[in-house]
Amino acid sequence: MDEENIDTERPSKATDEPKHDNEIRIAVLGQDLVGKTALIYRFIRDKFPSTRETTVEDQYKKIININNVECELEILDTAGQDIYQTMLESWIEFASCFLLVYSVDNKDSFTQVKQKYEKVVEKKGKQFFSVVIIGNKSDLDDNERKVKKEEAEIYARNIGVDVIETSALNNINVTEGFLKVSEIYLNNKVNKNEKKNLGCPCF
Ligand SMILES: Nc1nc2c(ncn2[C@@H]2O[C@H](COP(=O)(O)OP(=O)(O)OP(=O)(O)O)[C@@H](O)[C@H]2O)c(=O)[nH]1
Ligand SMILES: [Mg+2]
Repeated sequence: MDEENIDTERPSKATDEPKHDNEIRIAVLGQDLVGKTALIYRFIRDKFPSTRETTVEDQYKKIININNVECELEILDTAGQDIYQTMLESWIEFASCFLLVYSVDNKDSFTQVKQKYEKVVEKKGKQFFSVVIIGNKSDLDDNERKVKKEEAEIYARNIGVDVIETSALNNINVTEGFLKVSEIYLNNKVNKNEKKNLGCPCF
């Protein structure tokens, strides 16, 4: 592994500052060891973590510009371990955007993405939410791969969401995943505001 690319510090935690006008809450969900924390760390610090800790729940902030609009991303890192899944409903409640992460070398983690998607749909009801499916560890050799890209694409197409293969290790498509899920959310918000300003009776 490239030594310069490793950082021992954790990303800074979110604080109790006033709410930003364009706050976008993203929950990163998925089985343990799929690389949720590594993806967040890569996105926020552009580094790959040198050590690994099992996550219970952590929250991070990042300000970014999406289509020339300043947005504050509130990113919720969640636990993948089964014993913490009692917290799943509160994570879903917290967020409007979801990155559902599996690891390309773990079929079971892909099954869990499907289950988590069902749970999000059930819990969110009629509220708007955006989802992007992330197939992490795309850097692994083909002989380690257990989930074909096409299989994930077919599932994603059927439910009408995007799927992106990423590597937190090699910094492939990580920012794209966070931006995509935020953009979908922001576009929906802008559309709603435009309809509101036009006096649409549904608002
Ligand atoms: N090859 C490869 N390994 C990765 C990648 N991302 C993470 N890993 C490794 O996968 C393991 C798990 O990474 P974590 O980020 O801790 O996984 P997690 O999903 O946050 O796990 P929990 O917090 O227990 O739910 C670590 O050993 C990472 O180094 C990647 O893109 N490629
Ligand atoms: Mg973690």
